[in-house]
Amino acid sequence: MAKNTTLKKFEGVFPKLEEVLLDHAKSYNLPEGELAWYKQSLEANTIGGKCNRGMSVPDSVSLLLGKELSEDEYFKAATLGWMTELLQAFFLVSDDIMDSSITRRGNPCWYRHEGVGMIAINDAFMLESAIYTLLKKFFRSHPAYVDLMELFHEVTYQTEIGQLCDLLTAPEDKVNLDNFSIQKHSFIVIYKTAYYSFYLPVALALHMLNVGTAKNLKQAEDILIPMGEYFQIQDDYLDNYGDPEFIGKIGTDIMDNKCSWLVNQALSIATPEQRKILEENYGRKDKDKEAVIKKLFNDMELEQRYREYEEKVVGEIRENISKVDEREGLKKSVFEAFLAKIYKRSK
Ligand code: GPP
Ligand code: MG
Ligand code: MG
Ligand code: MG
Repeated sequence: MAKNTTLKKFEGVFPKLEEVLLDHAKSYNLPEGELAWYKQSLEANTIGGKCNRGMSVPDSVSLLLGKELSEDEYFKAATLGWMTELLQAFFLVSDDIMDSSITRRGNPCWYRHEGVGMIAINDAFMLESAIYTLLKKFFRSHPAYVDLMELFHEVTYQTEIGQLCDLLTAPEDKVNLDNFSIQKHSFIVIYKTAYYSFYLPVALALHMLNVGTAKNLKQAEDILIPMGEYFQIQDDYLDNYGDPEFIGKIGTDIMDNKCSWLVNQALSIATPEQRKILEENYGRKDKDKEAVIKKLFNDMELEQRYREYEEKVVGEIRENISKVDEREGLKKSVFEAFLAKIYKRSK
């Protein structure tokens, strides 16, 4: 039976891709200092994460084929996986600026590195460009080249409209809790997270094997979007309840006035007094007010509420998976593997 890839094996592919990207930049006569900068940005922003998204491409390809991958198959699948990691790097570098975040993966956010600042915006664009450089280099003659390219473009757009909604529902210093709703939250998380984190890796695997049929893609979407929604709700939960040392980032959602799962839950059960506390303390760049909200969330037992939500949603996802039609080459195990990686995660 096919074994899961390991982070070590997956990371082993990166140097080869980095070389391709640097050679590509050299072919434009990019001066040495700038080349070194690009190399540093690539390494600082692309490596060092959990690589769950990236590794799920080779894992999915292996499950779809029902065998261990040959060296060439692994390299191709891992290259697509690294392209999802580059997309993620592009998003995270940008998102940390927009969210005024402090740390990422246990280090200062890229824009907060010495001498980087707003150059990080251009670095983010270059991380995005790297996707298409690799796609052209390795998949130019693949029958699904155009599908793969359109998929990256569409998923990028979907993430951007999710991010837009995330940002516009969270204006700085203009707190209006009426802007929040569970429906709004659902739109935000499906678009800003679920498409690129869940649907993309499996759609890439299907296209790589030329089984990206309309039916398979639709079935994948119907299961992976709710799974991605659950994943981002975990992220919202961990923003407040996770251990910063362990998750590698310091939560900013309360001070950033985010339409997060927690505040929506709080609003749905708040007494008039509790709503007043929310109105006066949520979304302020003030540590003491943040502490008031954290205490309120504890008093409202949101942690317990989250556990109940988790059990319920995972039951529904499992039920969906059991109904997958495998006749066009899709496999239930692809989704089971994905779910197993995130169920009850604390990081
Ligand atoms: C996660 O939101 C969403 C993204 C990283 C997508 C960003 C999209 C762009 C178009 C830039 P988050 O802010 O909750 O993530 P984190 O908690 O990791 O900062
Ligand atoms: Mg963020
Ligand atoms: Mg954000
Ligand atoms: Mg978050």
